[in-house]
Amino acid sequence: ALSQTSSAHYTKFPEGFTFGVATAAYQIEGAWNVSGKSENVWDRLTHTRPDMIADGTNGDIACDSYNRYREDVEELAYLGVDFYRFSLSWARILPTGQVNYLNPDGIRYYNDLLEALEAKNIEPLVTLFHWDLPQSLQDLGGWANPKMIEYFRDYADVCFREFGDKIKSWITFNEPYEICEDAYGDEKKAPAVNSHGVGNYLCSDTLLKAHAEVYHLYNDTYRSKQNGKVMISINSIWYEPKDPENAEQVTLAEVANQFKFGWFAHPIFTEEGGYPSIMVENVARQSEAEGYPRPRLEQFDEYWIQRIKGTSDFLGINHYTTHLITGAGVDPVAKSPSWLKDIGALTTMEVGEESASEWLRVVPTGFANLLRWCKSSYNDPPIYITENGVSDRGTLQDYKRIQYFNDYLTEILNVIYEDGVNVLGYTAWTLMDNFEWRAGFSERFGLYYVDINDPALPRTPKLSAEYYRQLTNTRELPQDDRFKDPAKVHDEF
Ligand code: PNW
Repeated sequence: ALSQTSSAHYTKFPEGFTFGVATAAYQIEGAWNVSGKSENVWDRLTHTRPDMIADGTNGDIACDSYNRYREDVEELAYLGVDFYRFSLSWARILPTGQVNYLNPDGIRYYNDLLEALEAKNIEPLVTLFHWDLPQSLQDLGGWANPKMIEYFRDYADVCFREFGDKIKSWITFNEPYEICEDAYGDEKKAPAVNSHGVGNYLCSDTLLKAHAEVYHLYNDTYRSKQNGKVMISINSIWYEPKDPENAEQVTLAEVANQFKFGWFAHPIFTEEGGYPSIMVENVARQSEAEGYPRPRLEQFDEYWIQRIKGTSDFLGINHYTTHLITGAGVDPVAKSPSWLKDIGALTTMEVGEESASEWLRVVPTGFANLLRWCKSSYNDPPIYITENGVSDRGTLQDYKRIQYFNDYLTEILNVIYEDGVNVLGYTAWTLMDNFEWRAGFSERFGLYYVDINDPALPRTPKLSAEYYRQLTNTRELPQDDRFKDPAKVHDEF
């Protein structure tokens, strides 16, 4: 069976390793219809289908960071982070979705935030797209529409031009898997298109091309003046064989990792480029058996293979959890056709400790295995961990979160020192409890507790905030007893 933590050998982070925390615009800003911002797909979903949000909440106000960003920056300074990862709201900057009109108030808001960060010496790491597409572009098909390649490039051009003097680190897309599979292939995220097995692959085609165009735009037009970096953040649920001795499970775990992480990493980070061959083959075989006239996933042509290859200065990894592969087959809940059916493997979440999120189990060793796999699969890329964290129901004495950070950070140290994996920085998800998408405020990932029943939305540091502050101060894993659960009995998740 899988052992879930490695024994700790190392506590000190290498010289130059950086620490940050992350948020996303829709999850914290609020002010959904203020000062010219237009409706986006999350406004639309939460307003028309509140039944699809666990606690019926929405991001209309969220943490009100549109008005309270100065408090956010104070908290960041208290935590002592090197950088703050946040995202820009496309609908706030470009209310029509297009560049015919720049909303001055949207530009002002981000300039104010950037100035406040600069005053505290906190580097911005900025995501262009964290899921909140202007509804007007969704009405045209969103990421299933190839026109989005141009629209995204236009939007990025505005952002580079307006903010590029202050922002030196950019992320094009947050978690393309969640965008394409959860939002287009399913209804787990807005706009909940649920075009399983078809829309998900149309989305990836557009998204990867749009990413590449924005990278080239920066490279060709801005890099020499602005001297920044551009990357993409890919999420992995890491898959492992339930029984490491079982050859079929081992093979299928690799297939699943290629479908999940490789779907977006292989086209950008391999020498060969294009989608992973196992994925192209599986989908082609399934499509034929299902009577489709052509494969639902089309491999890129040679032009696009070359155009997409190498378009990320770092590999950004968002990582939370590991699931297990138990054998070949099609999950009885898998839709037909679908990404899940295309994989052809059965999975289980019966591993590690539970969290407040159904999909999230605590499996630190899986993180180390993912990082080693990335080193060998993608030619030893420089890596930033752009999200990592765990949910609970909201307690100030969050020993389980501290344990999670400690154990996952320990695995990072192990792979840096034992395997030479080139991890350069770490980002905790998230600064403060915020609108956790379809879970609303029922699952909390924050270092700060946010009381959403108080109109002042007070933020209170959890014990994990003190832990993180000590970490950024000392560059070492905190060993103090005050961070260890005195009772050894944890709060209920
Ligand atoms: C990420 N998974 O989403 C997002 O980038 C954040 O906006 C979000 O709040 C955070 O993680 C916590 O959920 C994920 O199933 C959604 O592995 C699903 C998974 C991972 C990350």
